This record gives sequence, C-alpha cells and structure tokens, in this order.
Amino acid sequence: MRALVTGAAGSIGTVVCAGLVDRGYDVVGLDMAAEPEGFTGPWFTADCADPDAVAAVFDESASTGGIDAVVHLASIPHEAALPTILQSHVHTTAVLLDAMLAQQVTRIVFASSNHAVGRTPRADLVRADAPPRPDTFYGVGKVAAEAVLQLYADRYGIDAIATRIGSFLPQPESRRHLSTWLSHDDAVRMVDAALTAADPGFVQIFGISANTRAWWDLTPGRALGYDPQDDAEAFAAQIEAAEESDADRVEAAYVGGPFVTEEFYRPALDRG
Ligand code: 15L
Repeated sequence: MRALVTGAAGSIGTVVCAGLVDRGYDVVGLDMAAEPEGFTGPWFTADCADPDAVAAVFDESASTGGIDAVVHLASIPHEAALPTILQSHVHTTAVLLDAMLAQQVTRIVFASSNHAVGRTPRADLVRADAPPRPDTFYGVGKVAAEAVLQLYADRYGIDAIATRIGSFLPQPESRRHLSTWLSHDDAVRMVDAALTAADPGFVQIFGISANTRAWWDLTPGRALGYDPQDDAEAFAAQIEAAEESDADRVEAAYVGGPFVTEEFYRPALDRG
C-alpha cells in the first residue's frame, strides 16, 4: 500500500513514516518543511492547506503508482487563535478529502487529539463515543475536523479513522502520562491497523498504549485491529519516586490535563 503522510517531517510523522516503511508500505511524504535525513520515498514540500499544491501532489503521484490512503498528521500541535486552528486542522482536512475524491482515494487516518474531550472531568473510563468536550480552540479544531470526516464518510463512503492521540512520547514523563502515553511503536501499530482494517467507515479511536491506568477506552481501537503492546506502568516506579506536585494534581482533574487550566484561556481572535 502507498500512503501519503502529511506532517511527515514532524515528531509523529518521522516515527510513523519509518515504521510504515519497516512494515512494507511505500510512503510519500508531504510537509511544509524539507525532507528529513533518511527519508527514502517521494517528498513534496508544500502546505496541505493549499488545494492546488495538494492536487499537484496527487496528480504527480498518480503517474508513479498513485496513492492508496492518506495519513493526515500535519497540524499545529498546540493552542492558537481560532482562525489559525481552523486553517490548520479543518481546512487542511477538507482540502485533502476533496483531493482524495478526485483521485478515488477512499481512506484517511487523521491525527485527532484527546483534547477533543479534554474538558471531561476525570472519573470513569472515557468511551470513544463520549460527546465532544474540547478544552481549547485546539480541541475545537479537532472536533470540527472529525465532523468533516464524518460528513465525507456519510456522503461519499470515505473510510475515515480519527485517532484521538494522548501523549506521544518516547517514554512517559509525568503522572498524567502514566494514563495518556502513546509509545512510538504503538503509534505505528495504530496507524497500520487504521490503514488496513476492513470497511471501518467513520470511526473514532483513542491513541494510547495499553496503559494499566488508561483514562480512555481502547475497545473501538482494538475492534479495528489495534493491538498496543506497551504500558506506561513500566515507568510508574521511576515517575512516582518524585513527590506528587501541584501540577500533577491539577493535571489529574480533567482528562485534557494542563490544557484545561487558565494558562490556556485566550480570546478566539488576535486583534493586533
Ligand atoms: C496533544 O494533542 C498535543 O499536541 C500535545 O502537545 C500534548 O499536549 C498531548 O496532546 C497531551 O495531551 O499530552
């Protein structure tokens, strides 16, 4: 399978591209940044918010074997003004979907985020069909992009897997991460499962490892074939050797952790 990966030069992108290549995929990279060292496939330096640039990527790729699926990882990974967020998460997703339709590409895996439900108080396991409860404009952007994916799934039969990623890190670094961690290897396993599951339609899954203290329900991910192998618990003793901090206590109140705090409150627009 040939997968177009957006955000291919980013922290998740570099890991996922290498992992997919290891698993036998052909990978086409797309990013606003230049090709990272070691990337072996075709590379496009372009903004995936630009419909002409994205159409050119699909057209050029069509002459060299085409694209079978899109893994959309490109986006601002933090809070910003609402127009910037909408451009980064929603507009890019719609541009890619329109380009996919034009070339009969029917599958997209989208890097959503736990912050789509970040304002959910920390209590019981949060199910993947829990109502949206964004904690930031960043979370709003992820919810809105998921809605665009649902629309294209319903209208055009696109298979769209929204992976609500937790904390993608080499290893957990805080108490919250003992629940929210997504290991590098599990991220690759998750994207691989999302690319190969039979007829998933539109589905939301949580992107975390098999953490003993997980806050999010892995059932829909497992149903798709995602079989996480890592568990943040292996780092628990090391992390809990340090005394619990105020930040740890604040981060345990809502599943979005620090994004829920007043430090993240900001007006929707930058008015100069
Ligand atoms: C995310 O979605 C962010 O992109 C990342 O910066 C972290 O905040 C992560 O979630 C998390 O919740 O740990």
